[in-house]
Amino acid sequence: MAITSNMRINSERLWDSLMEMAKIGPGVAGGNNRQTLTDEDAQGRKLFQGWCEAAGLSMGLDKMGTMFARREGTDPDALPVYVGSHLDTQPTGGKYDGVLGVLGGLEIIRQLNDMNIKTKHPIVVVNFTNEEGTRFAPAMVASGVFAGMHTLDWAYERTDAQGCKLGDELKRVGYLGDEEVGARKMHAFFELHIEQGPILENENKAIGVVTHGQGLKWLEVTLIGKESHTGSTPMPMRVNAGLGMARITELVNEIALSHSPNAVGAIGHCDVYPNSRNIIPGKVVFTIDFRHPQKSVIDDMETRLRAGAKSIADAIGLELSIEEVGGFDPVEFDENCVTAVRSAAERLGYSHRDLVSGAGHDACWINRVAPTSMVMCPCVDGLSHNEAEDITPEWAAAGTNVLFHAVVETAGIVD
Ligand code: HGY
Ligand code: MN
Ligand code: MN
Repeated sequence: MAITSNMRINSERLWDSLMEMAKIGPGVAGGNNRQTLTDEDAQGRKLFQGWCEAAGLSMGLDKMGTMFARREGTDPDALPVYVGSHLDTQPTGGKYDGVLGVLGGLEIIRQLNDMNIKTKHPIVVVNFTNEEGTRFAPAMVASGVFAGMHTLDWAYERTDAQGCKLGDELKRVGYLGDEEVGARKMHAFFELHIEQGPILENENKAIGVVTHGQGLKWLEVTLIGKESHTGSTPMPMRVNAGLGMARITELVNEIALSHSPNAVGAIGHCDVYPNSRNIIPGKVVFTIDFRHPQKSVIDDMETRLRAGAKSIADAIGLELSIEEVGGFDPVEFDENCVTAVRSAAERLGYSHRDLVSGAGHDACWINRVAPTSMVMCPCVDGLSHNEAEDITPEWAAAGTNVLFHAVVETAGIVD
């Protein structure tokens, strides 16, 4: 039996599940604050697990807390097709970033059950721990351990702003599993995600066929100056760490613009010490986020940043240290998996275009250990990592239908 264009998911059920999940860890402006390994994340995981068990799936949990929900295939020895993303959110996140990919995977299972369709390969829905990298840097840490990019011990030592360690929090919320991370072998991995950019909406395309993911580099900068009175310290005597951060912020912007149109650069996190209105900052710690589709350009941006930051620090008399706290090279997704996504969009009659992912995703790491590709749907005004993040039920359904066809075609329908 071949998959046909009239085979589609239940879009109302998908939308209801998205809205139900959105009630957990509500933000203050209509989005979500369900940061990784918080009590809210644990509640979201519990809801997801209950749904999976109700759909007849068997649950697995690895030592990074990544959740696996398995639907058996007719060939138990065949490697499973994995599908999923992440349920953790930014502190002022939206309802769909990551969540659409996990619940879209679950909807595929529910629809296969409804249609009583069997597949040769098992299908496993995945919720990766700590994709966002906000509470615990870096981003995509669990999929990074799964792909062998980080060790488990290093990941357990990641510490949040309150001094909590990732490994301890896994225990505290009850999601420290016993499976070895990365022991599971995959036939393929597919991730559905909102675009988090404006291209699909601007071009009125329903589907992004993701061929590549741009590379990323996170550099944490520490500047040490001298705390002193903002009123009585003469300007020439100041060693102002805040001034250094301001000048380096401008430098980051200049470097990114020098590689227009594809390079991006910004500083999203900064801590100022002692952060008092009438004390000149003696210390600042901030993180630079550089991204580009080519590794050589990312390397050039880092080189120029390091040189420029040193000149800025020397001119003010600041101590400077720069540490890489996250990064991955640009990604080229698997050709067969990309073709499965593209032919699914064509079969279903959806407008589509090839796309390079601007954001990082778990798929970017999993692509190193299994054939992988992504499906993207538009989001309103390209906005994400903002509580106003929004999509339409039609976009969610189109993305999940394409995911459905790509996953089931790869898993092989058995008559
Ligand atoms: O940073 C990223 O690109 C992802 O949203 N964690
Ligand atoms: Mn995401
Ligand atoms: Mn995100």
